[in-house]
Amino acid sequence: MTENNHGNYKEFDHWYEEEMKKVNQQLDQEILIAMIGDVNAGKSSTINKLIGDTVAEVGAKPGETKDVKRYQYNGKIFFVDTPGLDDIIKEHSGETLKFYKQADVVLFFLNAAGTVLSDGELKSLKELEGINKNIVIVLNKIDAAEDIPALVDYIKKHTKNKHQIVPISSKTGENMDQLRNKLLDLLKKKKKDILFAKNIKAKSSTAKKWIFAASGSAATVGASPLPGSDIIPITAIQVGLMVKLATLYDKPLSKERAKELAIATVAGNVGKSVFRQIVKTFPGVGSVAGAGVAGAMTFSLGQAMKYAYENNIDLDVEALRSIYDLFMKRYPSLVGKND
Ligand SMILES: Nc1nc2c(ncn2[C@@H]2O[C@H](COP(=O)(O)OP(=O)(O)OP(=O)(O)O)[C@@H](O)[C@H]2O)c(=O)[nH]1
Ligand SMILES: [Mg+2]
Repeated sequence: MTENNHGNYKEFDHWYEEEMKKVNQQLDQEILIAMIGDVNAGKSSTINKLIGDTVAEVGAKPGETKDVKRYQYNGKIFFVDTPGLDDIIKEHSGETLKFYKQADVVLFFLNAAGTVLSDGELKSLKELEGINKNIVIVLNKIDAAEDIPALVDYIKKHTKNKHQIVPISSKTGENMDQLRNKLLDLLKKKKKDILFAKNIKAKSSTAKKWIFAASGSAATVGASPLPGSDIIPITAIQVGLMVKLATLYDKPLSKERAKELAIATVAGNVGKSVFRQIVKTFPGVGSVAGAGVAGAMTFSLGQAMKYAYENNIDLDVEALRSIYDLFMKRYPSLVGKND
């Protein structure tokens, strides 16, 4: 590492500490997700797929109607579900309505294989709109229905296009990543996305989302050639990504280790074309690949961390280099062409 580079890393401690602070502020909170949907709409199947684990029902609290089911996962995430809000409002069950008011997100389930948007469903949705703004319409069982785009259009039209609609199948798993990502976006506004991601079993799609986001940001700030003054913001983005991934997979990441990994990636001897070629070994990353070295570097670092964490590899600089080599070997014909 040169004097100049060393100077650029003076702020590293500050970035790391800021990121850790952000993460720790999330971790002692709780998340409440409320669901509404007909019996059999697939609410339970969907939370299980979303989390990647079986989420069991727990006993009702005193004061709740018998129609409300409660689930608790990992001590931090709470779900409640009910077939509709009608009975609850009729029963004047303030205790239960409170869940729907306080929920961080409400998932409104429709069964694509049933009557989509019955009068009762529309009535429940209207009532819900008056008490919570974070509503996502989940159109489940798309594996058992035809012409999903037409169904989505129909729902849009009859709900005045007010809500996000995510068509899924909790049976086949189709679009579950999309639903998880939507949930993360809504929870991010409440500063609870890292908390949610850390506490669920399904990690991979979240890691991918974060890696893509960070790579995109790095590509934007790093549009000019490296190295130079733009090492600073790119490294800041990478620190943020590293801390989040370590939190997601519940792995320790000391400041010193994070710094070593960032330096090895940005200022190390890995050829720039290596990063570009690593990107090519992952399908579906066209925009990052086109965006240049900064994006490709961030992408490679993120993917290497993800790989190490998912395979229980202790990630030091040497392991990082081996993983970069491994990624390169996936497409041997690409190696060495432009380096
Ligand atoms: N074809 C298909 N079947 C599904 C899907 N999701 C759930 N099911 C089935 O639908 C039935 C109901 O699923 P649940 O997840 O128990 O539905 P629920 O909304 O929790 O039902 P209640 O708790 O009774 O209100 C089960 O037999 C599931 O296997 C799906 O995406 N496609
Ligand atoms: Mg259920």
